[in-house]
Amino acid sequence: MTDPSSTSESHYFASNPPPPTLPQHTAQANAFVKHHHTHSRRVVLLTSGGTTVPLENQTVRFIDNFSAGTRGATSAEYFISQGYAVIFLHRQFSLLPFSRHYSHSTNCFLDFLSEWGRIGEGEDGEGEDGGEGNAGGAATPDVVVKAKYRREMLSVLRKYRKAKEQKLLLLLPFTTVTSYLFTLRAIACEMRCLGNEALFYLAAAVSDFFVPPDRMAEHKIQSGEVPDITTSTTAVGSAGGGKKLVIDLDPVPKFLKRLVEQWAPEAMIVSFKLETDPALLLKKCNQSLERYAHHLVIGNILATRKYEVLFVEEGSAQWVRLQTTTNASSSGGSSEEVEIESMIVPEVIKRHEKMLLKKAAASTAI
Ligand code: 9Z3
Repeated sequence: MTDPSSTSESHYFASNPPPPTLPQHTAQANAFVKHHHTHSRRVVLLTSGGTTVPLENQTVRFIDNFSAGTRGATSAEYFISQGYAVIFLHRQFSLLPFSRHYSHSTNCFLDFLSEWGRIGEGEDGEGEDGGEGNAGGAATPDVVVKAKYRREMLSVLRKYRKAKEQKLLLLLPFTTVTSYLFTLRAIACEMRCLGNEALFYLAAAVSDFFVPPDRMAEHKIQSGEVPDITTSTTAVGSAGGGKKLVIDLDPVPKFLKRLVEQWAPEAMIVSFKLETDPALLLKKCNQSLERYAHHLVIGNILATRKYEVLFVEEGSAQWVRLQTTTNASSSGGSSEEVEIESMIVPEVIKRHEKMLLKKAAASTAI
């Protein structure tokens, strides 16, 4: 009998246009995977940020999924520090590993800098050059990092350089849920050659609904015009005399099971589950575990996601928590703050290693 999820998957990929970037991203992933495979390095495909659901082909309006990309960008750094090569499939313009320390933050990146040689400015009470500059002023002043930020920036810079030199990070962007799914499938297939050395860490916030192409408006939906009856996303009259936008979305087929069964059958799959109601979290995580046969589901609540997560595996559920909620910020803070990803990633790696040992033992026993 045909598996209905397989039929809806085939229909989805046949009826939605692939992103124009797909061939290029697939080739990049192919070269990256080959390179690290020959160096016997483990590879993690890490997804990050929210997907969009466009309402028009020439998109002016779209529905978005919540995610700044903090979980993904932060986790990527910890995977790299543990020797993994990272394919970072992320929402375009969301946070990126390393640069996240200085982008999207409350400080503009220019606030981290000063002119070398100028005295008396800067918030740290020192000369902008930290007291080491040329008081006379150079003819053409240099731009330097303010003294109070130097230590932390040097540490980030060194990790970033090492990642670049060893080619440990591949950045691949997506925007829509469709481009996310096409790219995820293509990369997963490229990673098959890695067998169980491959890890999937699915932290992106993926929409469950979308507008199918046959019901998608081509142009910007006009509030003042009589709607085309064949479009699902239409403006209709409201009691107030204005127009209401009525949006009719189809469910996105459940791909996560396909990932395990067909796209990357030997890899370890870790997915995140986001809820807002704490009473539902464990139940929903268990449901995901059962429905998608992933190895680990990490549950988190929107409001507390930066300081506690729930690890759910077959037969067990365990909280991973930061010591205090005052350590909760994982962006824009000082290097002293503990990030929960520094606890999540080693726990995930521990499980990946256990799985590798188990498979190695099973194959030698044969
Ligand atoms: C997560 O649950 C992530 O941890 C967050 C991270 C999106 C909460 P931020 O980027 O937030 O640090 O601001 N990701 C998975 C969300 C999701 O859509 N999961 C699906 C679901 O819950 C399953 S793949 O149904």
